Amino acid sequence: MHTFPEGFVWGAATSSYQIEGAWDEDGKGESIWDRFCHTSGKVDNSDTGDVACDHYHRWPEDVALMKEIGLQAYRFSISWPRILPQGRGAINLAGLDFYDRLMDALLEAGITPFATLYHWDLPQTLQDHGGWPARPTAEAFVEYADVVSRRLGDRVKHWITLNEPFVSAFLGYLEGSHAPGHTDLDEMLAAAHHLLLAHGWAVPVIRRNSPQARVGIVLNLGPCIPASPSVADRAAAWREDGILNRWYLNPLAARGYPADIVQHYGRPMDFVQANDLETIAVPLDFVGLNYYTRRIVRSNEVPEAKNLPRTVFPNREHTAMGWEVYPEGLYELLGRLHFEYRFPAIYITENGAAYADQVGSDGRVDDPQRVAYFKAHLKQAARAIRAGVPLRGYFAWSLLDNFEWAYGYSKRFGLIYVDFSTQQRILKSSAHWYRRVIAANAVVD
Ligand code: IFM
Repeated sequence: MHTFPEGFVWGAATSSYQIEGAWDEDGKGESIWDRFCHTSGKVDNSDTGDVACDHYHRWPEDVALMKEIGLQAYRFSISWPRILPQGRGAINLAGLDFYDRLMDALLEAGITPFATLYHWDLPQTLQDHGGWPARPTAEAFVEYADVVSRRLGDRVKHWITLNEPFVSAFLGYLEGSHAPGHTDLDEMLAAAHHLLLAHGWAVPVIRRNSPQARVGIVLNLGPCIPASPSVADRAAAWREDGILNRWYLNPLAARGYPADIVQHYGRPMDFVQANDLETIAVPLDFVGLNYYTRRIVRSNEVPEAKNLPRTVFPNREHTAMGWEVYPEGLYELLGRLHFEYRFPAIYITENGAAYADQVGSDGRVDDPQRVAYFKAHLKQAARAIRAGVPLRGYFAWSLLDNFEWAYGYSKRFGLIYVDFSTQQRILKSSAHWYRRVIAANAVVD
């Protein structure tokens, strides 16, 4: 039995583009994900978030389902183009009204809202003016943060500026697998910097508008493990750690960009202006960790490793994303965030697994692998708390099966199964199991 401290927060998470649908309703502007999905060849099966889980219309039912699971908190994101269709300037009141109603319903149901301001759906107009590689996008974000926190700040007391800036910058501007689909190293570096700058500028604005609010940022982190003990593989793993983890952790923790990775990229970094690094290092109330798996890293040049084993790891289970199930990585990262980076509080803002769930002949969806995944990770979370990590809560990814970005609807992460042709929702066995965990504030072996 792994018992959690009193007051530990149990929740589930979603994001606007992945569940809302209503992509052009009630005055909403186009986002980069609308544009990306409407461009052929970008997303598997040509899926789009046009309808997604139709949460924009079905939110009362979804809040009722959250209540049925016993969720104490709900992490969701706000769609920037629903609020400011052109990115800045004219406000779409209907968009604000939507979140306003949702907040009231959550609070009425006894569920604490955790609002994320940016989970990748940038207004297309801002992309047309340069997107995240352009500094004015960071200024526009502050305007947006101001508008939203002024309207919701009396009820939302937990704010997250950005979700996974690594993914926005790296997949969106270097790898090209996410919107806006660019492949340019300089754009990626400038985008990453302006995302962090936008975060740093927005934090005091949110605090001003939302007294007693706790403000943080969410990072996707992963342990980067060398595939062999060779010097080359170890160096490659440390470099990967710099690209994925330290590039974001270090500036947020007032350590600036990691020098080894600045050298590795070998680019001018002339977008960094005076005081930017101080802005980015604004003290946070918490950091959110999104954890799924680790990375095993091999160097391309390993002559000295000829006689060393090339893989030191046994075969392990993988999820439908092809991601290795490695619960110990959660313990390692939680320890690192606390003992190495000294963040004052930590939430696990996402953790979960995709599996090929199916509705059985009895109408039930049985997902024992997901239960095992959650269980193993929660045990590591409890272990980290025992070791002294100030872990305050856990959000399962995801509340609902939803639009999994470039994979479309082919990957199911939900506690709740969604039939995308009828929009019928079915609580999976993992949701029933999670309800028992929440009620007991403990995971039973
Ligand atoms: O679905 C995503 C989410 O939007 C961000 N974190 C990872 C999840 C699974 O890929």
